[in-house]
Amino acid sequence: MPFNEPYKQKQHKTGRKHFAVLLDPDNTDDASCLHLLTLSEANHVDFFFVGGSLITSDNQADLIRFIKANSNIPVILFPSNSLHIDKQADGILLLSLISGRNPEFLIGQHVLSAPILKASQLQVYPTGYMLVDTGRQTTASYMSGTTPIPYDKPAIAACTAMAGEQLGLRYIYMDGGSGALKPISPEMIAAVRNAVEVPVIVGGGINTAEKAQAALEAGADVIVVGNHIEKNPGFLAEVSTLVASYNVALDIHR
Ligand code: 1GP
Repeated sequence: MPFNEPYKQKQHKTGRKHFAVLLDPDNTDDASCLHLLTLSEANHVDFFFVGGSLITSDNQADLIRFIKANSNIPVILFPSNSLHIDKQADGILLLSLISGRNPEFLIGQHVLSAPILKASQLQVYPTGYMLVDTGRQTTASYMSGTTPIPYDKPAIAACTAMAGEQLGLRYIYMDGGSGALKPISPEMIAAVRNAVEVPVIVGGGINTAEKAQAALEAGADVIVVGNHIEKNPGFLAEVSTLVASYNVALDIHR
């Protein structure tokens, strides 16, 4: 499992697929969250990612407390800055925004976070975070003051991911932005998958089973779905079934 085993070189290219549900603290209430948690448990969701590029409420701590009280699925922070560290979680994606050139999100926030993380029990997942232009400016791109990777430039994405891996980052997260008009292209996912050995996480705009399947087939190790599950919780079971079918096929061929 990419999120509970130490990284091993060359282990992941044919590894199991995983499914992460993104929970946005701004868009959850207890009743709908409880419904999602129940569905997630029943459908073997691997992780909850909690966070977002801009959190306008003060709900994150309550949300994590609520998840921990009602589910055993690991909670991984998906922070936009050092203010979003919460020791109640199980782990944190320590995101280095390698698609951008803003030092604040390449190292600045990390320096602020370092002593807090060091003193915590949080599992730290060093992650090369790559924003991809999917057709309109996203909150993440605006808030970080960075230019995303052009949609039709898989070579830029591949070289960026390679550089991240060579710098020691242990995961690559390709993100088209929450509610993206279209997901990241399979060509770009495949280019990144072929360029690195570390697990590749893909999210943004996955709102049909076909789009989820395309990302998995192109080589995504973890797919992240947020927006569409908030609107249509039944989508959770669809994605989960797809991910499970990949893992069954993998087991059969072993
Ligand atoms: C966004 O990758 C996540 O950061 C998930 O995107 O909300 O569009 O599923 P969606």
